[in-house]
Amino acid sequence: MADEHGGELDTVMQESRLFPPPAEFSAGARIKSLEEYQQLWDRAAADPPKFWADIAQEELHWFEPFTEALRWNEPVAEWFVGGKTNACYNCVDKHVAEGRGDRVAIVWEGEPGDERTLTYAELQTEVSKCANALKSLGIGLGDVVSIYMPMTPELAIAMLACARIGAVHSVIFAGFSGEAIADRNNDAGAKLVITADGGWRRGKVLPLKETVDEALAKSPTVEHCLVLKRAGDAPNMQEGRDVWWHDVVDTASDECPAAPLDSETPLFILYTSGSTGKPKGIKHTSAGYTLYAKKTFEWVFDHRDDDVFWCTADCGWITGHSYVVYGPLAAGAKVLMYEGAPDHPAGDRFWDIVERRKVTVFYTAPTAIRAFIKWGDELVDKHDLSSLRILGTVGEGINPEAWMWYHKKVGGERCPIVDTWWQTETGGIMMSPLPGAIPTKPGSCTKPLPGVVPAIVDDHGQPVHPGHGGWLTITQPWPGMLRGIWGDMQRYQDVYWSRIPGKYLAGDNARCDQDGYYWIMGRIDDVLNVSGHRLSTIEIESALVSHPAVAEAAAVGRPHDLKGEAVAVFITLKDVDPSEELREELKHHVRKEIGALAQPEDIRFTGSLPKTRSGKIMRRLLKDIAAGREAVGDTTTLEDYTVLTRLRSGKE
Ligand code: 6R9
Repeated sequence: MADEHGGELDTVMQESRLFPPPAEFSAGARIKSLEEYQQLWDRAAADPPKFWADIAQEELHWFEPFTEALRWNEPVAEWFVGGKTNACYNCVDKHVAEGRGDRVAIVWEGEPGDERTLTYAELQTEVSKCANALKSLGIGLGDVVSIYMPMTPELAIAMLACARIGAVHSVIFAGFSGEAIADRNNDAGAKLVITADGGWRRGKVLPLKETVDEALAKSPTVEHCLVLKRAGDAPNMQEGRDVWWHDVVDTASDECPAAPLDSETPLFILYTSGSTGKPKGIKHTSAGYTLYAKKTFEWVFDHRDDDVFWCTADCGWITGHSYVVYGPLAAGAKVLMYEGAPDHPAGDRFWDIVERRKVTVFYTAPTAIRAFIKWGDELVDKHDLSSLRILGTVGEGINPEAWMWYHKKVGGERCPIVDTWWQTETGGIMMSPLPGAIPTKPGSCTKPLPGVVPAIVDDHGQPVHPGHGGWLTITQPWPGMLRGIWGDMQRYQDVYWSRIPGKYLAGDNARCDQDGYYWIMGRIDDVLNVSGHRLSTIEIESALVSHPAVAEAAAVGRPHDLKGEAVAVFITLKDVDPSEELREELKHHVRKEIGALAQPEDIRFTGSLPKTRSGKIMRRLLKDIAAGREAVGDTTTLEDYTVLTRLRSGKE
C-alpha cells in the first residue's frame, strides 16, 4: 500500500544497463567526465544567479550591462535586471560582427526537394528586410504577431524579425484549425498574422491561407495578414488587409539595426495544453530565454564548429523554438531545417537527409522512433549514417526497447543518446545526459543540467525517500523559466506555484534512483493507482512495446469497484492480426514484465491512437473512452478526429 510520503511501489521499472560514453568521444567533448560535470553542477547550485550571471556576461551581447543577476519575487522572476540586449542580435548580428558572417546558418530542404542555404550574413539581410516590412505594417515594440507557416527559412526569419524590433511572436503549429488560430489571436490580441499560401506535407499542399481566412473572420484585433508564396496556390487576398511577402519584404530596406531591449522584454508566447480545456499562453522573455537556449544547446549537444545539427521538431512547438532557432543560432551552429513528412517520398527520407547532408547531431521524438521501428530496419540499413555522433530524444519518455533500437540501428552503438526532459514552460532542457560525461541508462533522462536544482516531493511538499516516486519540482529559478501565462498571472501562480509553496511544480511524476538518475513517470494525472499501488502509464506501455507484436501502446486508468482503478490499454499492432489469444498473451506478458498488479483489465486493439499534433498520445481522451464516458475538454489539438470516433464506437 502507498504510504503518506509518496508511496513505496512507485515503479517497478528495472533498467540496469549502463552505457558509458565512448572514451574517444569523452576525450574530445566539452565536458569530459562525471567528475567535471559534478564540479560544475556543485558550483552552479551553490549560487545559481551568480553562475548564470557570469555566463550571461561572457556569452551574450549587451548594449547596456545588467546590474543585478536575479530579482526574485516569487513567482515573478526578473533576470539580468537593468541590461539591454536583443535575442535576434545574439542569434545573427553577433556572428557577423565577430567575423563569422560567411558561416552557414541554415540549410533548408523543402519536401518536394527544393533547397536553400543561408549564411549568417545573408540571414542578417533577410531578417532586417522582414523587420522593416513588419514596421511598415504598423508593428512595433510589444505588438503580438501570430505566425502560422510551414517549416521554411521564412518561418525562422519571421520569428527573428519580431525579436529584432521587440514584437512578440506567437507561433501556431501549421496543423491547427481556424478555430484554434482565432482563439490564440484573440487571447493574445494579435495585430498581424504571418502565413503562406500553403505548405507541403506528404506530397500535398496544406492550404494554410484558407485556414487563416477562417480565423481572421473571428479575429477582430488582427489588422494585416502577410502571406509568403510557397506552394503556388492562388489564395484569396483581401484588399487592404492581406499583403504578399514578395511585395513588402523583398522590396524593403536591409538596414534595420536590432533594437536594444530590456532583458525582460517579452520575446514570445507559445500556447500549450493544460489540464483544463483552455490552452495556456506561455510567456518567455529576451535575455534569460536566449541565454538558456544557447547554453543548454552547447552542453547537451556538445556543440562543435563542424557540426551539422538537425532537430526534427516543427517551430510550432517549444523544441523548434529552442533547438531549431534560438539555441543553435545563438551558438553560431549550422542548422538543418526540413519542411515535410518523414515518410515522403518514402519511409527513409530522414536517413536519406542524414546521409546526404552529413548530419552529425540528430534530435527527434520517441513517437518518431517507434514509427521508424514499425516501418522496418531495411530503411535504415540502406543508408550510411556514419556522420552521426550524438542522438537525442524529447517529448515523452522513451521505452527502453525503442532506446536500444535507436542506439543500435541509428547510432551504430557509437553515439551517446541524450534523453532530454523539459517543457514549454522551462524554455530549454532541464535534465539530460551530457554526452561526454554522463553514462546513460535506457529510459532515464539521467541528471539535471548545471544550474538546475530539482527535488522530488510528496503532496505535502516533503522530499520523498530516495528511489520513491513523487512530484517533480524545481527549487531554484533559472533563466529560461516561463515568466507567466499571457494575460493570466493568477493562473500562473495557481498552476505552478501554489500546490507546493516555494517550488516550481512541473506536473510530472518522477523517481530518482540510488545513482542520482531521474526517471520521468508521466504526468501527474497519468499515474494510476491500482489497489493502492502507484503505477506509471509509461512502464506498462514499455512492457507492452517490448512484445514483438506491439507497435504502440497507451495505458490509462479506468474506475474499478474493487481496485479503485484498473489498467486499460489501447494497442496498435505491427503486422499481425488481433485475436483473443494475443489479448491473453499480452496480459500475461505485462504480468511477466512488471507484475500481476499491472496486468491490464481491458485490452483494445486499434488502427491508430489519438494524438496531439505534436505526437503526444491524448490519454485524457482514452481515459474517457475506457471509462465509457463521453470525451470532454479541448480537442483542438487532435491529429485525427476519426481515430476518436472509431475508438468510441469500439470498431477496430
Ligand atoms: C519539450 C516538450 C512537456 C512534457 C513534460 C513531460 C513530457 C518531455 C520528456 C518527457 C519523459 C522526456 N516529456 N520530455 N517525459 N522524458 N525526455 O516536450 O515540451 O510539449 O511542453 O511537453 O512532455 O511530461 O512535462 P512540452
